[in-house]
Amino acid sequence: MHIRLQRSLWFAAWMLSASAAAAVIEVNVYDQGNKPLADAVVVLQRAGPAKSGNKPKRAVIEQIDREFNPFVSVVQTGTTVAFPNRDPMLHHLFSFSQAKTFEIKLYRGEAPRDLLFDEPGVVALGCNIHDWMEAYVLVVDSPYYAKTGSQGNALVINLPAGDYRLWFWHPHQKKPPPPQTLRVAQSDKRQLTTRFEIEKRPRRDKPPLQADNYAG
Ligand SMILES: [Cu+2]
Repeated sequence: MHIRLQRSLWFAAWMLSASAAAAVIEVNVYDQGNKPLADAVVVLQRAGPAKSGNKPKRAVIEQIDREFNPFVSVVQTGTTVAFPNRDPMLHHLFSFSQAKTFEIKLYRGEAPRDLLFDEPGVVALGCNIHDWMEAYVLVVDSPYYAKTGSQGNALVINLPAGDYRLWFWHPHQKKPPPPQTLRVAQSDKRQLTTRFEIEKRPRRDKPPLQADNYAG
């Protein structure tokens, strides 16, 4: 009992010191009109391949109210993704993207299987029934990333000291901001600002719900 307590105290102290030493980077992202930009992804990539031995991760992309949620996901290579359909009607998922080509035919509730995303790249999701449904998975070879919320800021935490390439992505980008190289010191706390040029009206409107949307 005593040894176990000591060990857990030691672990807590180690966790504290580890998080104190790790750097934090906040990126504030705007569009060309200086409005905070949501769903922009910030990725910090160390030279060389990502460290292996990371725990496998799992992400969830729902279909709800005839939309995908979230609209943008960013996952590390090796992540499995579940695609539950929370709607009363059927959806029919597909992707033609090179990083992950697949189809999950007409279903409701849990999808028959989770899918493994093991190749870096952009995966654009669609639904065969509802052509306005749109979502993206950015698969990255790094555990250090964040996505902006409605305030346009993304926080990358637990960053070990080192040299990184910092790059940006948004599904509706006309032009992403140029990537940067960044030397991160221990306990660094940094704030950066960057700007995207994005498409003006990129999304299709969702039509009102009709009785026959429930068919099938
Ligand atoms: Cu659908």
